[in-house]
Amino acid sequence: MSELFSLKGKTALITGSSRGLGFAFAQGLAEHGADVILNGTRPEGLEKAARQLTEKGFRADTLAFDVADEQAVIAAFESLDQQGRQVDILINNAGIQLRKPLTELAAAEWHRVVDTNLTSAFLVGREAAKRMIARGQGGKIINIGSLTSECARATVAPYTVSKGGIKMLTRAMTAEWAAHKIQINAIGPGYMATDMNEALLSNPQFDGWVKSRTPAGRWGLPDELAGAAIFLASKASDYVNGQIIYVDGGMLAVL
Ligand code: GCO
Repeated sequence: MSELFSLKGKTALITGSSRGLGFAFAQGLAEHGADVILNGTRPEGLEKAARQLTEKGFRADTLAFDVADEQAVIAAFESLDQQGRQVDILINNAGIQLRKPLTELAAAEWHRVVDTNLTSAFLVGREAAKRMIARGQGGKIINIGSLTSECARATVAPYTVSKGGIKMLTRAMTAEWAAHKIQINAIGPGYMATDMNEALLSNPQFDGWVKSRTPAGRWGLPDELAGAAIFLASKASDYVNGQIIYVDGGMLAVL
């Protein structure tokens, strides 16, 4: 394995990683040498996910907390401090979807999506960055965007707004933290075959639209995001700042 992409000796916290894209990120980073800390809100699901990794010989710990709850985020980082653990790599992956026309959307629903997908990245990013800055050794923060960081789609307004916000939060963090040797970048996944997209995958019309609209002609697989994450988590990206890399089978490149 080339040193340039090695994550040996690094600890990575991946939010929302008991399944789906988050789990794929955790596995990809672990395979490249990182110790991983899995996060979610349901301890049972987290333990099960961690076992899948420890059985393969990786170090995987769990840290259950709600990424949208400021006090819970602060307490989680304090518990890491007490264990003497530092986060070198953070992937702000936790996210939810809620599909409803804007005219039927309640303010509480709007806030729930924006808090979970966007405010969480600010809160967890803030706690991680404070410590990275204090240590003076830099770090890596990877925020998870979406095709909706660029383009809207009917019925997913709060998701679209939160993911557009992720792109700008990535730049705002870069403006303040890049001088501290912290590289903050984002990954924008295309249409991926995950549980969150089950309703879309099982809709023949939507499935057909994704396949015809994507130059690669198919949905993406969660594992196919690992390469971009490893790059953005490693030394290989030490002068890459504030970017969003789309891993989307070419969807954003064409009409
Ligand atoms: C949707 C999907 C989104 C997409 C994503 C692609 O409802 O549009 O659930 O999560 O998968 O926007 O980047």
